[in-house]
Amino acid sequence: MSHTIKSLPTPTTTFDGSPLRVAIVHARWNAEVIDALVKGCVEKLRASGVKESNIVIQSVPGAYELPMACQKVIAGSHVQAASNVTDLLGGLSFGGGSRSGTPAPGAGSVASPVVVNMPNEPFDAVVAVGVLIKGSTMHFEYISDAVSHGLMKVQLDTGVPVIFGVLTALTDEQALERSGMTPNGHNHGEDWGLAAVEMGSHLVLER
Ligand code: DLZ
Repeated sequence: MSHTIKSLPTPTTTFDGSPLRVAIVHARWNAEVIDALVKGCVEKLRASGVKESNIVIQSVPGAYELPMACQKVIAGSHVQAASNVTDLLGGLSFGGGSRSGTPAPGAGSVASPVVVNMPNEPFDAVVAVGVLIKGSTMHFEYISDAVSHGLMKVQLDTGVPVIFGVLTALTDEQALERSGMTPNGHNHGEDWGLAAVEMGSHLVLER
């Protein structure tokens, strides 16, 4: 990748994620790239101090479903059993479980984030992760537009920050580069994790 001025500067303030509860809602389309982005996001959440038990992961079929799913997650509804997240994330071993800390059968290691049955505790931030790759029709434009407006509406309507973790790539290569899967690429999922902690911290201070 050639030099670019386009990046998120290293923050001057460090935000403490330890009191935060964060949901990641991800699409399953373009799973390889999604996998890398979700991993990058989780790594930064962990590094910022967000507790394993307070990271909740849910999945939906495609990016078009993200706004509705985020709205439901914020409202405390269960979106989808995340057994397939285990497959997506391989070594990270996410799985179904309860907030009590006892993973459900089939859940991943207890050291991993646990997918919960949505207790009534509020989320401080939600990260919506999707990967749209342009094809030969107008599909890409319509979905990109609908999803970006939908996610903005959800955060303004609910007051809960919804981080825009949707890649709108013109090519496969762009998607791979922006998920850190090329030698000089950068994993934008990491930035989204940091953005969730920063925005969530503001929300916690307001409560
Ligand atoms: C149908 C479709 C296509 C063609 N491409 C993508 C994509 O690149 N990324 C993505 O997340 N989803 C895609 N989808 C699925 C739609 O988002 C949605 O799941 C279906 O249209 C059903 O509403």
